Amino acid sequence: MNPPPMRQPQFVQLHREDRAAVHAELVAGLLAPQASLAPKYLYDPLGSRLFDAITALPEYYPTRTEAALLVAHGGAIAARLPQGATLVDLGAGNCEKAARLFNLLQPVRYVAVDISVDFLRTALQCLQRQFPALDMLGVGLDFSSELTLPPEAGTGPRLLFYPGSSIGNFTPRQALGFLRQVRAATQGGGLLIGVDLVKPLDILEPAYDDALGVTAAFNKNLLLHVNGLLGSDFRVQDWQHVAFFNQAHSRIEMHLQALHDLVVRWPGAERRFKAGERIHTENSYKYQASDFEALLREAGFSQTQAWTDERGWFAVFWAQA
Ligand code: AVJ
Repeated sequence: MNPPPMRQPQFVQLHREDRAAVHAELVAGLLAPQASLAPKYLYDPLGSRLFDAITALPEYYPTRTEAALLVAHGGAIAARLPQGATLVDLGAGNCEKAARLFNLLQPVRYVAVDISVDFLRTALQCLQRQFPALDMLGVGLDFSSELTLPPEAGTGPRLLFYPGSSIGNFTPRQALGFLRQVRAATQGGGLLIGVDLVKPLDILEPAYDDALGVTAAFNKNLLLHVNGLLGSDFRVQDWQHVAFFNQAHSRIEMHLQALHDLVVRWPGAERRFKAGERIHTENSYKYQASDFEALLREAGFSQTQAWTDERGWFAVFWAQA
């Protein structure tokens, strides 16, 4: 008997990073009175590896708490979710998290979405060998600006998977807009999403300012990435990593703070920074479970269910379209 033929993953690139747009966005952020750089620029090849290292830090609880929740409540989650749906993985990266759900959810198709299909090629080809019969599609799309899946993603109900509390990078208002687009994209399915919760400061802050300094390196590496994109002359040693919980906004903020007066130059312009002046690089919103549930309802989801760990640090929500 011959083994079943192995399928090949398909790939579609829907979005191209346009150099002029990237340049304009970076310059606008650097020249604003309160300078800022978007968190998506944290993830160049080195930044992605540093983020992987963060997920292994003792202080960084979200990744392992979420993974433990998905294992502990796997049976209950599977019972609540549609079987045989198309599993759509938002921000798939190495596809590891979603692959752990395949046996549980038995999807008919796996759609991995990330900003660039190039990140998805090796991961999907490797996964296809482990799951030869599963229909796989890689989509290159900046879903944070617009979430429209290609026709190749099929007409049946979709189970969108958005783990890791990446939703925390959006303001609650932006998150609402994003969740409405997610709901429309589910085609009657639903959303499985990981959300980080409000907790004591002495747990929250070290998660973003760890003793080894990995998060500091991750934040400062943004400057090296920007130098490559813009031709700027940021020097890592001129900047300090700052991370704190902003109670009023219920968010961790990350900044880079100038250690002394300095000038950053790039082709066409420059920006002066006074000692202590900051560049805002990331927000990571923390929710009360009840507030996030209300947000899902406001986005139009009909039913929700949450699973949380016994410390109440993290929640996995199922939201039925
Ligand atoms: C990938 C956005 C979920 O906010 O916890 C980790 C990014 N920044 N440490 C988070 C991050 C600093 C992470 N997210």
